[in-house]
Amino acid sequence: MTGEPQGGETRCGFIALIGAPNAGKSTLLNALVGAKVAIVSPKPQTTRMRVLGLAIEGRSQLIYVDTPGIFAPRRRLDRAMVRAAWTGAGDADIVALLIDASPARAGCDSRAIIGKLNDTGRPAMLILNKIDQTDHPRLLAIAGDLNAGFPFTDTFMISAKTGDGLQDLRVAFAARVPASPWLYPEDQLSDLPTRLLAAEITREQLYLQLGQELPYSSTVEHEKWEERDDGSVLIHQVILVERPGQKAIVIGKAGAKIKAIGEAARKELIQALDRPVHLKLHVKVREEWSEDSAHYREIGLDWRA
Ligand SMILES: Nc1nc2c(ncn2[C@@H]2O[C@H](COP(=O)(O)OP(=O)(O)OP(=O)(O)O)[C@@H](O)[C@H]2O)c(=O)[nH]1
Ligand SMILES: [Mg+2]
Repeated sequence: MTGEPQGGETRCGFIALIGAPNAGKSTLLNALVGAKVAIVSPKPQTTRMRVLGLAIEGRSQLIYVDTPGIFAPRRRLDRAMVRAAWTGAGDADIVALLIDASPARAGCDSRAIIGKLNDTGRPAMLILNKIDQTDHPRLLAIAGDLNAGFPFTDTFMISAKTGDGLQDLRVAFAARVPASPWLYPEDQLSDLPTRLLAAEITREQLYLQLGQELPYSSTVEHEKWEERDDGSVLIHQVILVERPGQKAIVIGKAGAKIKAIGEAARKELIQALDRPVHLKLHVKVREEWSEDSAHYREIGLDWRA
């Protein structure tokens, strides 16, 4: 049972949020869903896989698709991430291009994306994000510039962080997804299995607590889930890095860094799972983890991209 309303037409569809790294796609997904289903950090290329976030608006079930940022890929992992983003767009009923409109960025890294959107011939909406950090004349200039390069169906101006403009966006999505039965149970928020969500929450801490390069050379894998008699859960995860020097940094002086990462992740996990959580982290050097096809399979990426 999906719990959809009786008597009258229902709607349901996929809305892909695409854009350059750091545009705020995952922040927007969480805001639209009203819960944390995707991880967020100030560093670009945080999201590595497609994540669905679900919300109901009136008689419409909105299935938002968070995607990795689109950039010029160098490594296999980059290529797989960018492929996942375009696949997300290709499978969706609505494509929404999110642009970081803050002065630091001003949408300059989205030209290649717009070029490719033109090639696909798919309609798309334009969403200018981070309006809390910019002024109106600047927003109008960016909107004019981008609309000259692609026939966007509409332009929305929002702040995923403050929530400004989100209700108009929800209403527009709800009206435009196709007539369809609901595809997911009404109370489901995401398609991410709990073990993957838990690994993502720890990976978010790697982005937040480690220096510039290390997050990109590391990942988190789920190992074991132990139910305890007192109702708590013990989660075992491994942080994979590529070199012994990186392992030393993740562990930190007298284990201080890994302790801080574990404590912050555990707090988030308690919130996300709504139950007591123990988290056991260890760090392993696996030089070739980013070439390992099993890792790609686990998070739904195409190793051959
Ligand atoms: N000021 C402001 N910051 C925002 C807004 N939306 C997102 N951010 C910040 O922008 C940064 C990137 O946000 P993410 O949601 O991780 O961006 P993303 O597009 O998912 O990035 P990737 O996963 O790397 O592609 C974070 O520091 C967010 O807090 C906004 O509306 N205003
Ligand atoms: Mg993201």
